Amino acid sequence: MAPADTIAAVATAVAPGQGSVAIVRISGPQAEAIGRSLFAAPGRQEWQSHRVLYGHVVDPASAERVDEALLLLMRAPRSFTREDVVELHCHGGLVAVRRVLELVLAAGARRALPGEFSQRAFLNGRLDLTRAEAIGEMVSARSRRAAQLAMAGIDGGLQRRLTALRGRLLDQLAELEARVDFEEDLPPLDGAAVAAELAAVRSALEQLVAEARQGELLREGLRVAIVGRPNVGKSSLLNRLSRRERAIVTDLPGTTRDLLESELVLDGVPLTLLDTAGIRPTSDRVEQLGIARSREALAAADAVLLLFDLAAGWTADDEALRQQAPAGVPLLVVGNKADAAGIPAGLESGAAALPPPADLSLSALSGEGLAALEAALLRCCGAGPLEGLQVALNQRQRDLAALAAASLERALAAADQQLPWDFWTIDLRAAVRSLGEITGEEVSEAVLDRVFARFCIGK
Ligand SMILES: Nc1nc2c(ncn2[C@@H]2O[C@H](COP(=O)(O)OP(=O)(O)OP(=O)(O)O)[C@@H](O)[C@H]2O)c(=O)[nH]1
Ligand SMILES: [Mg+2]
Repeated sequence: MAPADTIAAVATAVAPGQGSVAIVRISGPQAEAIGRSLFAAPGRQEWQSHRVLYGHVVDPASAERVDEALLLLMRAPRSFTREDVVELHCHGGLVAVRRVLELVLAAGARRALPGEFSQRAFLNGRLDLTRAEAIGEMVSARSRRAAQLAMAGIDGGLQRRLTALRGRLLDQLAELEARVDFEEDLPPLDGAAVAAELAAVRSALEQLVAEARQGELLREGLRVAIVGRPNVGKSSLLNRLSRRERAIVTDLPGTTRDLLESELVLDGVPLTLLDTAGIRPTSDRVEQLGIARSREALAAADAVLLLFDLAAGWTADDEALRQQAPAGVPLLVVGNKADAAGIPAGLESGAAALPPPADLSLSALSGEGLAALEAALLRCCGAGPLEGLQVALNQRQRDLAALAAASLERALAAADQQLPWDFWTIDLRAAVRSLGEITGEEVSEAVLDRVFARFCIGK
């Protein structure tokens, strides 16, 4: 690896008029020298590692004071990147902190790429790839549960599990490879025991792959489209679920003309609700455009909530919409206006008063049946038993775990057919490699670049 240069970035969110503190982070061999060239610390403050200095960032060209700041020096290897790190804690906002960064860059640092600090931490052995990814996930967590999951990853929960599984495979691989080379000199190998161990690891991996969906829900959240005929109460329901008057509600069909998003967290799962224009044939040009967007939202949603009016009953138009719901996407059919129809709210499918395709009844007006709807929504999206979830693979990790499980499947087929040991080892080695790619023990630079490019700058 080439010797590292010195990188710098604003590590905090940059927004005008916001954030009381902004941090410029510098990492690399020149970090301290750059800090010293720009920072004037009055009195007899000493440049000691892990001590905070008080002073001013000064433009060396003009001697102008740019900002009042604190400087934190963390010398290698006791820093996040294991390199020399200097952090300048400036006043928040936009202008001064940008100038501070410009001065740091002018003094010889290079602008950091997204995730480059974390990438250095990884390359310098400070953390494995699953921990590094968990840091990125912590930053983008939108709910408490997602943050807890990220924290478990930062603590190494995932790394320990995967390393243990990989270790078990490596043990078997060593035995097998020894037999390939020195069969005569070694005690006979119990093929059935090896196969049993491979099968056990495979099912542990399959379990992780199956649980990944829940983790994905927590991290990414779900886009739930509320669709239905005009006037059935879609906007009223959006307002109810988001606990605020987000959308305009009137008794005129065709009120909503455009997609409207509302973000909420349901039982720890972040959701983006989409209120859509009621779908009906119309000659109104604006409404037509809105309806086209409704259809796009319907096609792209992770889950669809089809709302109909219980007072009007289940109509042919409702049925036509149900037919248009994309296949394979969870669909919840909800009867609204239970109060006006004289039907109890909170009924579940099968109840005599509910028209057959309906999953439940509700009154968006009174809020009755809302809790049942929320529970049903989480259930139908597969966000069921989240409590027990300790760790969860992200998409990249899940694909690799699935790949490893498939390799083990092939190794087990070789075992089944009692093929010679070297037929087992090919696929076993592939499985070990896939798991190593998750933790970063065996990973190409291109993959690393892709992983860290998803991080924000300054992380
Ligand atoms: N009685 C009763 N009226 C409701 C209920 N939910 C909504 N409404 C009324 O139904 C009318 C239409 O509500 P909206 O939420 O605007 O309906 P929408 O589906 O968004 O309509 P479009 O935007 O036109 O597609 C309003 O007058 C609401 O007050 C309910 O549960 N019970
Ligand atoms: Mg509406």
